[in-house]
Amino acid sequence: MTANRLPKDGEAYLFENVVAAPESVLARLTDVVDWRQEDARIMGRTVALPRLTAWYGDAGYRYSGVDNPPQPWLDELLPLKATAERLAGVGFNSVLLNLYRDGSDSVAWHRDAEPALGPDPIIASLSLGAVRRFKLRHRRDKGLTIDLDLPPGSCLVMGPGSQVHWLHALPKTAKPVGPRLNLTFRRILEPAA
Ligand SMILES: O=C(O)CCC(=O)C(=O)O
Repeated sequence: MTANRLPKDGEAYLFENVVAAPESVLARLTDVVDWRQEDARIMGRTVALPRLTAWYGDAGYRYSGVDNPPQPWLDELLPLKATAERLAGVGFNSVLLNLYRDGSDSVAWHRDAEPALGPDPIIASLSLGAVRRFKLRHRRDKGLTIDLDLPPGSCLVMGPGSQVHWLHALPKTAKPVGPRLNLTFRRILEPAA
């Protein structure tokens, strides 16, 4: 068993080398996924998300004003879903994919706290491609941050408390980095569509 990376108020476990042949999975998913450039409504303004995204699963999902109607699972996603479920110990019915094309793509501080996910969701986040720094910050104790470099073929399971008491982000980097593909498996309790 791997150690809990959060010092208080939650659980996060990093499992390494859990995806076989991560380079070929990356190449295949980059090809077959229906990548979209979405705009988000943030504080009344429309901004292009600094990454490409896609949504698959049994249930639709809405976040930051972006509507994600359900798209049927691709065959390529099913073994990854099974791995995420085994490590997290829960069943998932949807996945949000993020493609960070280079170091200028990112995701801002947020938590996965949409009502459809329930009060204390468990999220399993698989990484492929370039290593990028993932940051967690305690919501009240703002000086408390955790940095995790997520290697290809790894799965970060964000467990109980992680979306209640912590924010997470993937900042831009000035280092020359190749593409990174991330899959966050989720369990939607109240489908949006
Ligand atoms: O790319 C990552 O590791 C994080 C993605 C993320 O935070 C999200 O999809 O909510």
